[in-house]
Amino acid sequence: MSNFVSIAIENGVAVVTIDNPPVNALSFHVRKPLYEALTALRDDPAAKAIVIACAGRTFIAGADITEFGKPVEQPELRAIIALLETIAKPTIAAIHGTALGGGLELALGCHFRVAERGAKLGLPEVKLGLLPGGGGTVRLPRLVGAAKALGMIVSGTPISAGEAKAAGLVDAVFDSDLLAEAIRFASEMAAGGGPLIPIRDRNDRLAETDIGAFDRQATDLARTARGLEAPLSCAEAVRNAIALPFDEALAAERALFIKLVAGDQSRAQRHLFFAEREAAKVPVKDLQRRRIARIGIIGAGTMGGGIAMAFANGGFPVTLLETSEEALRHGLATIEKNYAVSVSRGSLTEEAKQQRLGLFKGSTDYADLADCDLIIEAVFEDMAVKKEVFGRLDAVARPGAILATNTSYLDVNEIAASTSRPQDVLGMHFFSPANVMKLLEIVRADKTAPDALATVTDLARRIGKVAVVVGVCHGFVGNRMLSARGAENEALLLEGATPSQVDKAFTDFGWPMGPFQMGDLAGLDIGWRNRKARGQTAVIADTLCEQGRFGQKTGRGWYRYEGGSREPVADPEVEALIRAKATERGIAPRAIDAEEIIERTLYPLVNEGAKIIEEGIAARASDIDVVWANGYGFPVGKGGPMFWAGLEGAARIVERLGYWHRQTGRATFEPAPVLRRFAETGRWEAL
Ligand code: 3H9
Repeated sequence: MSNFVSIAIENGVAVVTIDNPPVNALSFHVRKPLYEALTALRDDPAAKAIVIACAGRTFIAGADITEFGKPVEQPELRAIIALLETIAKPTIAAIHGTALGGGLELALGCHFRVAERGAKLGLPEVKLGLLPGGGGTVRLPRLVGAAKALGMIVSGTPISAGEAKAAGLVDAVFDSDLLAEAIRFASEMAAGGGPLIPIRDRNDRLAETDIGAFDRQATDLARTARGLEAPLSCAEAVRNAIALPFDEALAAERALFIKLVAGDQSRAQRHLFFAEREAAKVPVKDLQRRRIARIGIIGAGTMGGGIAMAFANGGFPVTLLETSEEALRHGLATIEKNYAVSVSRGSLTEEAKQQRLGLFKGSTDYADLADCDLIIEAVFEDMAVKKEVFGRLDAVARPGAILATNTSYLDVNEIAASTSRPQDVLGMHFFSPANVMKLLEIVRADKTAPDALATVTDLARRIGKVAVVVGVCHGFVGNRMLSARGAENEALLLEGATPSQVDKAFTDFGWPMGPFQMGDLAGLDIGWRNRKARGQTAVIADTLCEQGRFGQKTGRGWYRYEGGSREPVADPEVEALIRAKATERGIAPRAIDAEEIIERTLYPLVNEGAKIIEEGIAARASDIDVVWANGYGFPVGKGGPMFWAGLEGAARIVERLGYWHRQTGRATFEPAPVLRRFAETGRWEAL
């Protein structure tokens, strides 16, 4: 009946098939024919039951996100679900792939849901700064109970078909032939003639709710929301589902949805959703990818081990190379221990652990890397050492193998030049712990071949990383901007701020922690060693390190950590040290407020991002946002530094940077031409 929705009636069962590639989103061009199809089938005596199924790789993955922010075209999803609930014959959603957001809400409008074993079901709207707006917050608790529904809606994490069956969300799970099984199921339901009760009228599970426990669960979740409105609205909506009659709760959910969808936080999170997908695209079309079967990793330390785990988790066999048997044993033992922790936490089965460990082959001989298709170096951050490693790799790697360095700062062109095959060399900058952190900066050197770059970009996706291609410069995108963000930290302290005050300004902004807490967590000795290597100093941090205050690991750093706790406690000794250093320099303390802290740390961050665009180190401003949201904890509700610059007002940023430039004369504050232009045009573009 339309290109997007078709009907077939067989043996009294009508199958409505939605076909809207790639993910069967509920765009207007789907909603209209779907509404018409369901209206026709409701009144068609030839249809004794109705199955809703999808063509392609997945069931409906949600509302069409590109339509948000535009006028809503009728029929809305809610009208389709309301229509479904008036149908007095069995309605069944046949779910394969993912039933997400509006897709699951549509399925909740059916009497029954059946799923393929591999299917996943969830309400991920919170990840877009939203709450389910098609009745999900009101219907899901009626099926699975309020506590389970709250957990699913606030986390946004989909559950497996098996878990959904156990929770009462699906009625049957099939190993194969989903459609045939769904039709059989539908015939049985039609023949059974049992009562067909729409979910809206099922209240038993709600009546079981322990309201005190629910409120405690909601309060705990709210505490971790870090300024995000959506998780709080999700909790409020589920609370309404318990406390209010169905239609009132539904109306309240709608009101919350409308407010969130128009807000900056959801705009920011939707921006990140599309930015992540855009960043992964390689502009050259029809590029043949290289075959990647086995991965080689040089260095079994924290970084190398984590990278090796990331690949083993993605199913790749890994050859792990170390300089000595002892280092190798230690590295492999750490990997085994990490997997054992996952097993003890229940996030990995013993069988999966054994299977992953079976993918590792240890070696101390470079010749064993000869059968690897991608070899990643994760050795000490020192140019001479790296060049030596690449020289040896050049001698053993097979022709066409991709050679990658995990350097965080060093010049990938120089490393590539130490081989006879610079076209095969690039950077793969993983973030620690590499088996957990999603971000991967892929560094394109001057001579990197486009197919090598495209191969690694695809591979990143296969191991669940969010990849961003960046150019060569000191620190690439993330660490280069991090230096710009941190340049004023000590100056702020010398002028009168305290570490806790600076950190609070950051957490109030939405960061998971501030720069001083972060330093203590990472270990202050790391920065100290880097500074010494580059002949740089930091007045206060260097003194702390000289006193053996390396942060959490020594119980003292910018803060004190008492009795092995990770909770930072302000330390009067550090504050006295800061005042003493200020006095030595003749700086009188003054009151510094949160606004100044943000201006002097985050405005230079944006300014450095503008320079990165100017120099072509990042292809798009949104790539920078992806780096910061996935690798550095930039609050997702603000969309990343470059998106946030628009929210904050670029003209204001330029004006305040100019002010601080005049005050301090420091180059980090000199507004970049690209930033000035953004302030005029509202578009980030290289000049
Ligand atoms: C919602 O439902 C609100 C309702 O409660 C209330 C309504 C009133 N819309 O990720 P992929 C595009 S909110 C539009 O690379 P995968 C995506 O941009 C929604 N486009 O594939 C990409 O385009 P391109 C709740 C969408 O296999 C292409 O599809 N649902 C949508 O790795 C392929 O995507 C969600 O939040 C969409 N809903 O992963 C689910 N989804 O090729 C969001 C995808 O041009 N989607 N696209 O770059 C996902 O999580 C993943 O896409 C999914 C597939 C897991 C489905």
